Amino acid sequence: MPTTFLPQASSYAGDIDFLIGLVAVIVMGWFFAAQALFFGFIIKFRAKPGKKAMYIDGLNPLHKRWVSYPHYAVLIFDVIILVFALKVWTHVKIELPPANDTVGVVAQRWSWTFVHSGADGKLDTDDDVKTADELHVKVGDVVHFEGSSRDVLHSFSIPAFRLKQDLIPGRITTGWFKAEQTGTFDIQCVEICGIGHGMMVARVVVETPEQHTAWLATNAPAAAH
Ligand SMILES: [Cu+2]
Repeated sequence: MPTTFLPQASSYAGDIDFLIGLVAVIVMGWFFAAQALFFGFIIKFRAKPGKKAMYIDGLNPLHKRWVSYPHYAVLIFDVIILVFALKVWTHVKIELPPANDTVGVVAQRWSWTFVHSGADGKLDTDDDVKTADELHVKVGDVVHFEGSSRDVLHSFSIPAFRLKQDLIPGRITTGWFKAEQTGTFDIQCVEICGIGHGMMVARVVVETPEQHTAWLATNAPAAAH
């Protein structure tokens, strides 16, 4: 695996990094092959005294293969990338593993509101805990998020989880993640949404079950005690 600067803090972070690494390796391979051929030919066919330049019109089928064979090879590599990409896409975006917890993610210009389900594990009940710009989840939990926007297009991104999901006004977008490292990680809006877009930051705090229960208890609404 290629070295990453960000921790791989979710269950699928490694899959996303693998895809990026795969594309990088293939593109790098092609780059070096093309450069080697290019400079090889420059040296091999350089001007020599008494040797006339040859005019190649490209109509000879043997010459055409210099175009068609690399073309087929590129297509084969495209299919390889596609197969791996679809596999990862299906796992991250299509499959929805059973939830241990559900959170609400509400974007608006230019802040985030998070709704935690509280002790009952259900949203839209009296013990919901709402926070601004700080999301709390339990390590190892499959967390479903129900994302929405109050105004314009936003995008919910947690780089350390390799998670990115557009949030569309008038629609609830459901997704999931499973945090596998405790700690505090950045959340950033990654859809240009106005003058305050760059400041539309928040953080996710991944806690041990004990820490999470304690946090919920201290922040639960008075009525739910
Ligand atoms: Cu935004």
